[in-house]
Amino acid sequence: MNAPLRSHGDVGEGLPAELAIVVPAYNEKSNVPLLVEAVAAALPDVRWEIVFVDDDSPDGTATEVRRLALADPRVRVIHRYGRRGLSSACVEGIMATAAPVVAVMDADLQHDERILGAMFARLGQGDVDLVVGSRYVEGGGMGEWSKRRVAMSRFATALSQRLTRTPIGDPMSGFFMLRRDIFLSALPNLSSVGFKILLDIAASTPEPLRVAEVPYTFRTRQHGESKMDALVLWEYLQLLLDKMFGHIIPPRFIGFVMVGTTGVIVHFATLLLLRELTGDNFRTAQTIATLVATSSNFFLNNILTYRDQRLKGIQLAIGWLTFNIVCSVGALTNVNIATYLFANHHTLWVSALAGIAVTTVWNYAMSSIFTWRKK
Ligand SMILES: Nc1nc2c(ncn2[C@@H]2O[C@H](COP(=O)(O)OP(=O)(O)O)[C@@H](O)[C@H]2O)c(=O)[nH]1
Ligand SMILES: [Mg+2]
Repeated sequence: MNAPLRSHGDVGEGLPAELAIVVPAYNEKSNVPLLVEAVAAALPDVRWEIVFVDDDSPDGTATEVRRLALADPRVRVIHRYGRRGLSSACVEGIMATAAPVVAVMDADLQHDERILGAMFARLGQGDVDLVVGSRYVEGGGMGEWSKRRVAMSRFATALSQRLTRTPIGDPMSGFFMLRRDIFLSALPNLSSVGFKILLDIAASTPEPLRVAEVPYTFRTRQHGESKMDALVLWEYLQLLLDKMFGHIIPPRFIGFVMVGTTGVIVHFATLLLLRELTGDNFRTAQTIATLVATSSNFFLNNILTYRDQRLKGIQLAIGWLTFNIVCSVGALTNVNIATYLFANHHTLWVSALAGIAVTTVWNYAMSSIFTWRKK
């Protein structure tokens, strides 16, 4: 059963928007109408629009947004298909509006929409580029977060402050407002990986941002569930590395190499274990260890590096096969290059490392074409 539609007054006069609120949403069907209503109540004197960016949520979030949009033109939807990602959702939402000022906030009502007006007014004073809804400054609070989560968040905050050159009290916040021209200046350098879009923006503008913070208390989620899991740590690491080296190396390649490193450990662990179990047959042990390490790399890459286009079911089996083929060719190349270099009077280390480097690039490039090809 659908909740009854509410009218938010004479909406024709509410546009064009001077403020766009971009809301990434995944499985937030029950929160969507509540949020629209709350925003409408919070911003009686501002011409706003709200842009939901949905990644084809199974619960029908997009359908719910459309239902509301038919009654209120200030409600809009961007419905993405075959992709996931919080940061990229925010980016595309911001790109899809003409409003000179944009805010980003979660769909789950954890961000207090009642400070939107204060944030908008603060930005309007003209002396800052960015206003952050902050959980840390005096008067702000963490709501009912677990101790572990608070500690993790503080650690990540300390790390990221070094990157952004701007002392933002809460750079991990997903609740902020800025002028669109500031966002556009960050665009060429954005990573758009992971879930920390504010950090990404603040680390990507040509000039350090002038920041103000408006405190609020983080609310507890009432409907739906959190999408954040242990993998966000991985994504965060990828974002940090990309911000440091990304102008030289693509972020996915960094993830691929990190997984590859674990593969070496898996390989040796398997090899040693098999030697314990089966005695001296090195050839067999090495073959099995290679298979195990390659498979472990495949599954880790599928979960981590290619999280946004994860293979499932029959695709997973095909992916495993192509990955093994790609890696076999890579291993042959490795041996050939290393042998060639070694024969031409390079040291053992140089020869071996060159072989490994070429193979890594080969495996990365080929698996991105054959194993995790874009739909
Ligand atoms: N479009 C889109 N939105 C997402 C995705 N992952 C999370 N979100 C939304 O991003 C916001 C923050 O996510 P949430 O799970 O509440 O994170 P938490 O508050 O850190 O637990 C919510 O509005 C989610 O619906 C995604 O992959 N795509
Ligand atoms: Mg949340």
